[in-house]
Amino acid sequence: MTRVLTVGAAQLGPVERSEPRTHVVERMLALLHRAKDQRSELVVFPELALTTFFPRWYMEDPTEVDSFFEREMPGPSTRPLFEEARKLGIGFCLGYAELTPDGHHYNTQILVERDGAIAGKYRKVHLPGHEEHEPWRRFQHLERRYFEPGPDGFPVWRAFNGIVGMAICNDRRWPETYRVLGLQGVEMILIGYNTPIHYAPDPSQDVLAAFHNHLVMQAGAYQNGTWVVGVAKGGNEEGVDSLAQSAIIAPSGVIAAQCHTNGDELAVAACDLDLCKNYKETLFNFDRYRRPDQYKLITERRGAVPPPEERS
Ligand code: CDT
Repeated sequence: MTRVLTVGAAQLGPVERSEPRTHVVERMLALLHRAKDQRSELVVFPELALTTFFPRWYMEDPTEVDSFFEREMPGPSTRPLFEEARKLGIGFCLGYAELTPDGHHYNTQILVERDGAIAGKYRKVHLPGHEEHEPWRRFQHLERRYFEPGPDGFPVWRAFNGIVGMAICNDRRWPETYRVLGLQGVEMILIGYNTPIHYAPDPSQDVLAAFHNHLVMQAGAYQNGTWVVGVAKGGNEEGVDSLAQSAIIAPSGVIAAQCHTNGDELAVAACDLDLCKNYKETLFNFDRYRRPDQYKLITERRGAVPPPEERS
């Protein structure tokens, strides 16, 4: 029996700060219906899909900050998404800001099965940006102020007839993310992202933003023999240009489907999960070829420590 999973990368265009969640959900429902028309079984939405990318704003009032967070999932504005997806028999992956009952703030993504049940929850591990207001920047990137790092690592779930993992935006730049998932046999990694094209600490990287986006996801797919689905909230959001180029990447590292606009758009691919074996059982047969005893620094050391300079 083949294990072909048809997946829709449901890219969103900009979400303005004033746009109500109910309206964003309407946009998502339109993408869900398009996905159904194209026989998708799983639809992937971006990171922090329900609101504008609020870490660009410096806020001191905790009530204002919390207004961007979801206290329940599904909640009043997201219930229609759960109900419609269940009716259509489509699963989905959704990124949102999570406020837990005991007051923790996470950048979270959930995997919802075709019956509407939440099959998995992932909380972002790698939080980029800064903690304090930095007025010299054209816009802020205050994820490290508003979120706590996810404490649960990178789990995988048996779902959609395969082994599914999740990661969020900046996680995709770190090879450790893919390898930890790869070591659990992952066959599809779902990644939502919001990536401003301008990188204030080193603007020379701006022109390479699109290249780096695909580079890291294609490498992660190939080196771990897994499908990767990367989905953007792109376009000009409140004056900040964000990368689009959502893509579905095969275990070969080749892009199977890609979005071509900066707006709401669906890219669909029929993903044969058995293709993962071509890589997992050959060149990247981990059990045969990996040398974990030689990689100890990866878990023992956080920052780079160059050797001492030789005295002349
Ligand atoms: N959302 C997110 O993680 N964005 C980062 C932006 C670069 S760091 C300021 C990313 O890695 O795409």
